[in-house]
Amino acid sequence: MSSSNRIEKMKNILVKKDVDAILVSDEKNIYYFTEFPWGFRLLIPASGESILFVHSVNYEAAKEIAKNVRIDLIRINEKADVKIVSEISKLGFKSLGFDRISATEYLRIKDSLKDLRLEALDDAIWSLRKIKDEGEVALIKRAAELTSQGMKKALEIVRPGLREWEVAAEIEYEMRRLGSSGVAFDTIVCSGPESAFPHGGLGEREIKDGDIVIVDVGAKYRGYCADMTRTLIAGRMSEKQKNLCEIVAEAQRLAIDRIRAGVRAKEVDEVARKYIVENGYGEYFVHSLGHGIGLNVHEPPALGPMSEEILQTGNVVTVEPGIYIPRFGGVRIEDTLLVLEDKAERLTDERIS
Ligand SMILES: [Mn+2]
Repeated sequence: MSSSNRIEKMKNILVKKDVDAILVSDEKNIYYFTEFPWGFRLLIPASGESILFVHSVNYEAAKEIAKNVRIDLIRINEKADVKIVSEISKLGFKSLGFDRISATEYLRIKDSLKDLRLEALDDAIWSLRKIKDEGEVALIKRAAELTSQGMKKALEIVRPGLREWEVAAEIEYEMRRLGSSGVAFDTIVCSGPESAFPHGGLGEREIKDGDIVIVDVGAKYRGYCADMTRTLIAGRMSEKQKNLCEIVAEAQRLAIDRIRAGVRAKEVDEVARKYIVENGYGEYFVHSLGHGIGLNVHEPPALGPMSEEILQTGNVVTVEPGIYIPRFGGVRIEDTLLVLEDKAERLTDERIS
């Protein structure tokens, strides 16, 4: 599987929807189709050659790296939007799809090309992106391995007396040292009462004996993200802390057991949520169970009560139940998983706990 297949699939969608071309603006979408990270705009017609517009600063790199496209240089003394509009007009399209675009640019195109029918096709691109091909799965697996290594480091070093930022620094250094191209999001290390904030506190607190510590980490590899959370106790563990950890771990296990192609995403959320509700902590599970992950840390399909998605083979999702008790602390356990025909394959390392 390769990015040229992705362009072919996009063309099939254009034909099916009777749209002449799509102008892709989102950098990650452009990367998805061309494997080039700094494209400015990508024009994919329903038939014929795709055009990647790049600025001078990225021209040489594009010639070397970009796949499946003809490269069109936007010179320093040229206006990008004028050039793109004239290209669209020259090709004689009657209709044009978009992914995401600024209101200003949208209106400019609408005004310059009055007869052009405009269509929002963001969802069409997501319908492709949410099913990962073999190449993408390999990159996410690598990101997940690096993430697990970072987490392993965290579990080794967390102890009373360390600042949260020191733990975050060691995790990120470890992942980088092993080949990660960066972090998928700012590493979360939050301890004590602040662990009750799902997105963390300021990250400056000194870890104290008996603290809950939530560590939420994601490495990035060639643009692809992974996501993993573990909750540990610095020093002695109280009965209540132990009980919360067990409930969350069981909720995660039940949800993961439910995952396979054909299952409703909201049903997976429901399995975990029901278990947490039965144990009396329903009101403290304040977010969705999980999210799709790929070039974006958060992308479709969502695993939440409102999700309309049905899981498909090739989806990559997180499962991350949590319980957050204000002024006491929180517990969250998260892994990144690949949806298969009859089960979920864990990509982050479950042995690290
Ligand atoms: Mn997550």
